[in-house]
Amino acid sequence: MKFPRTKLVLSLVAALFCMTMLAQAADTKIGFLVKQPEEPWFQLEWKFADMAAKDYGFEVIKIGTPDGEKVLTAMDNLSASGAKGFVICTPDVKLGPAIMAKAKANNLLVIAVDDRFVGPDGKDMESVHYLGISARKIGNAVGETLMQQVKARGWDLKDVGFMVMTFDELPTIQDRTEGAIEQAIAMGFPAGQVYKAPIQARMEIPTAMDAANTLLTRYGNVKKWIVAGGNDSCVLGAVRALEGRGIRVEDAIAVGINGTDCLPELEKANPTSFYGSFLLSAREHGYKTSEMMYQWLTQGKQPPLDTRTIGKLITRDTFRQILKDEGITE
Ligand code: FCA
Repeated sequence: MKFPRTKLVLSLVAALFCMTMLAQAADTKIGFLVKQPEEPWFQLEWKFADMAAKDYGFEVIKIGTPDGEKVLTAMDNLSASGAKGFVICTPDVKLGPAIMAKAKANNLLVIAVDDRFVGPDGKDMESVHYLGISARKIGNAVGETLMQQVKARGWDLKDVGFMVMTFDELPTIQDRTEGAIEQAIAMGFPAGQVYKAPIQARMEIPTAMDAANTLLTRYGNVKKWIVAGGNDSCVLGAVRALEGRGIRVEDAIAVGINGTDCLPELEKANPTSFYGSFLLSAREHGYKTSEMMYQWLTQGKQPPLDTRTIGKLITRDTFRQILKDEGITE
């Protein structure tokens, strides 16, 4: 049978196109820099970035960058290895201008994930491509969940203190905690019983625990507590501090954000006062940002400047099924 000539030419062109795409994909290297590589949240972002790399055939270079110096060194190393772009959750949002200046000099494209860069004027750097959470809305949902639990348990509001684990250096965290406070107040929580516990330095369980202990020393006469915070670690620190003060499990309700760093807590045989958490979409943050960078580098397709993701409540009763549905566990 004679193979039509045009078909043959078309097949050859198609094969050539595929080979070029594959060669290009294999050559494409994308950096993924995170501020706290030990946090399960960031490990999951990396896991999903790896998945995108596998699907598209590019290479992800994962680097933990807990401070500014490490970020700048990592950028040099990325350039040296032939990478042309990277995704970053910066250790300090104020590094934004320095990162962008160096990226320009090194010919690297940038997508900021989770923590949005802040310019010298203290405002968000809106010209830098960003993917993050709808922080205020998720904060509102935390406040709503806490108040629903207070009502379900029939607590008298006059006995309750609202401990808010704050970290105002980071706008996304400030939006989350302010969102929780505004919603609780809108649902009737007395504004005078909201107490902020500012976390010093990094957001980690021990630093959060210290901040909560300082607050509990001051308000030792409060009988019942509700707790919100910027992420799971902040809230878990408060839960540990409450336990240390002898507050009974049934006298405190704590709700986190991330839904990833609290899993050992939800798996404990006996419930603690950590009621649940808002599970964020690590898939969107890890897979989507890498995919966006890949398409930007290889097809010139610029990602949207501002993409926001949502959260979903997980509790001891629901977390296993939801994590499975979200593709986080098998
Ligand atoms: C910030 C927090 C992380 C995570 C992320 C989406 O970077 O530090 O724990 O909540 O936003």
